[in-house]
Amino acid sequence: MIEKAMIEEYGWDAERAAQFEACAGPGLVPGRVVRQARDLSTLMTPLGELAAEVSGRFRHEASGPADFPVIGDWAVVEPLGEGRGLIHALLPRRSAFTRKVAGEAVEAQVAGANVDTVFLVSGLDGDFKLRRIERYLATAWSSGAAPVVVLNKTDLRPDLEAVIAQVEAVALGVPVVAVSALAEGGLAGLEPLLVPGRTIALLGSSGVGKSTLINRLLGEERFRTSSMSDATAGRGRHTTTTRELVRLPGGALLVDTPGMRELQLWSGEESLDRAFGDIEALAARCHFPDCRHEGEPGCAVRAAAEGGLLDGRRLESFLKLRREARFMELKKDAKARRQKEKAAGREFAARLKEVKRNKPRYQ
Ligand SMILES: Nc1nc2c(ncn2[C@@H]2O[C@H](COP(=O)(O)OP(=O)(O)O)[C@@H](O)[C@H]2O)c(=O)[nH]1
Ligand SMILES: [Mg+2]
Ligand SMILES: [Zn+2]
Repeated sequence: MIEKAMIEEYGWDAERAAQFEACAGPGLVPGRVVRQARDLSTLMTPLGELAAEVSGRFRHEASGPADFPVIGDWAVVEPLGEGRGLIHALLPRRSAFTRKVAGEAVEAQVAGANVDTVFLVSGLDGDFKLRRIERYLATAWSSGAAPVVVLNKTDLRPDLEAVIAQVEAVALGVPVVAVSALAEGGLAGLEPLLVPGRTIALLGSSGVGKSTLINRLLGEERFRTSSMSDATAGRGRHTTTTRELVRLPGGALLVDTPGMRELQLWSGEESLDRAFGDIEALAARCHFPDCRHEGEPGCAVRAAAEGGLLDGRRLESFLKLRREARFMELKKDAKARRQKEKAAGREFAARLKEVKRNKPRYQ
């Protein structure tokens, strides 16, 4: 009998137990990835923490980077003794926070799996940008996790109410919570969201205060923050390379992710509908049912922007993200085509070999 208490605190439930029973053999245990550095994952299992890599077969059968374990994944693990294990399979992900890998490659990168809520953290200091919040929201909606906008560093912002109103205008139907992690202000606003067993990922650029916020909620200085590392290492801003999932005293599970330099959309256009519901609603009144709001006559969206009902910068931001999403779709299609052609080529070569081997020999 497996000791379940340990993993129940990490979000284990009946549905996952059924999925595990369906694919696990004798001697295998379930585990959740709570720490991740390169190829090595640390999993919380009924036997305690196990450090594990994927099996050779897992690696062989994976169709791309998105198939490999990430923070928050549930896995089928073979304990190898001495705190080590081997990952044989992953349980189906309920949500996956996916972005495009940095650079040119058309490859998805899963930044976290089985996340219920995403805290999109922005700092209210010099680098604050509404347009970035719009981009984050579009990505968050497509992940399957529910977004919450967290505005940090309220202590640096005298015009707080005006900023919150601006953010609420772009974060339609999404909770906006303003806090100061440093001065411990407004943290009570986050409490209703910190439900036991719920997995929450903090996302935001480096320096917005994600680690500081998690430390406050944990009640201990668990994660290094940039000022601390500046002081101790005598260099510039440090970058976290390890991802970690921690359990708060109240039972909520928090994922600290390294700062994201680049957050490119991976999903298609449809993910924009939720982030830009106001534009979708206006579009219903455009003259052409398939209006692109790019200068067509009778465009209700343009009219709203010109009449001041819709912020022109918000419309621009929507059109830009839509172009980006379409471009991504095209690149994905092209890649899929190339892969299909390659597979077809391989199949043909295999068949040819087969035919040659079976060719009747006439003497
Ligand atoms: N003034 C102010 N500074 C903060 C606040 N929260 C974090 N910081 C500072 O912002 C810097 C970056 O914080 P850190 O938690 O490392 O950011 P991360 O990169 O998002 O994890 C550090 O110097 C923190 O002390 C806040 O609420 N107010
Ligand atoms: Mg950090
Ligand atoms: Zn239109």
